[in-house]
Amino acid sequence: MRVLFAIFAFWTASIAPSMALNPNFSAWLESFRAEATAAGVSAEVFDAAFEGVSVNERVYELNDNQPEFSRAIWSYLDGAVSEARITGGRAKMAEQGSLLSVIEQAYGVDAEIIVAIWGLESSYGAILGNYDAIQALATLAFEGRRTGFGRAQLIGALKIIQNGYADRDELKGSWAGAMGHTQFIPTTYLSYAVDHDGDGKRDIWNNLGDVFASTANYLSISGYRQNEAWGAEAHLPVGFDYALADASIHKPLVEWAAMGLTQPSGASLLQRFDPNMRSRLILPAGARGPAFLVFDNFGAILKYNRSTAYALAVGLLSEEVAGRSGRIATLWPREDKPLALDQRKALQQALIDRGYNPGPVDGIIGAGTKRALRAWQKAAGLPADGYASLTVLNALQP
Ligand SMILES: [Ca+2]
Repeated sequence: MRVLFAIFAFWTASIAPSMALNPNFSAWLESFRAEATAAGVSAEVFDAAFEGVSVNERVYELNDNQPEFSRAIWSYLDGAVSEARITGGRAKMAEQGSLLSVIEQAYGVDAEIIVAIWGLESSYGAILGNYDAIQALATLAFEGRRTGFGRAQLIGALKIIQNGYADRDELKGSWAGAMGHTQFIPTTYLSYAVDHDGDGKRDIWNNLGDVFASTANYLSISGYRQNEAWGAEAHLPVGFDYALADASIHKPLVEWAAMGLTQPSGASLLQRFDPNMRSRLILPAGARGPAFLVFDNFGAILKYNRSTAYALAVGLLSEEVAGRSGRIATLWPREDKPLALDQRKALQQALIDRGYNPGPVDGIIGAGTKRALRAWQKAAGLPADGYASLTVLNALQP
């Protein structure tokens, strides 16, 4: 029976992938319907929204290969802060200057940061994403490692429809359900989107005033402060303890300067920034790559997308868009190959086998994995930078 069913399922999937009905998905949809209606979504809105919706396998592939998490940071930044994106951003700053300056003043968010996010999220509106948000989110909610995210965003999307903010068919976006010029996920839309032009709609798909104001509002509520920098590249002194590059270690800038950190040119950081600026140190490619001191505005950008590579791209692109230099002085270790998902999992498992606690074996190199890695590096007499490289994986595996 089981074999026959599997053959049948394979046959239907290969004949007409988009029409294949997954019985597990139907059962899941039934239980999710109860969850959504309990959360206040009407049965009518739910049933109309899900008419003809099936799983989109492509979403799973993309979910496992998010460029800001799976590519080497230098390769991600090459694309994110490309000449074309810099030129495009400068043109948009000029073209939308008056609208941007009204919004900058209203929300206290620097125009170049809004433009940099716009550039990264949709190439200044050129690529809004054409995935059906309900289908994409239902796919994530059904199975995989982001079911909780998918369910919450799906209920958010249904509420957008139910409240009349957008029609069912207008909910288009990325494979992960992020929508409009600056790619808001549904719950972000519900909490932070703004109707700037006062036409009664919070139109993040077509109205640039609504787009910029919504983005600025989100950043402002996330703690962004105008005229404070996002961060800067720093030069580390010889013999520096790399373990200080830890997400939990914040110090006033003056303390980092006292430890010997400078601008890449050797000039004092205090010439450029307020000595009291709360800062933490990041080494996105470990001890062999560039170091950055990042401030609270960097944290606000991370609320937009929890990827260091992304926040760094926003910061560097914003400098260029504003006519300053976003060039990094220190070279990236470009010969390093980034670890694939199974290698990242193997690294986490190897740490567990050696008695360290990196958290779940999920292939995501987060704060827990970095901390465990640093503890092992320290014990092994290696630079404790917490950077997951092939060299480290080979050293960890017996
Ligand atoms: Ca509007």
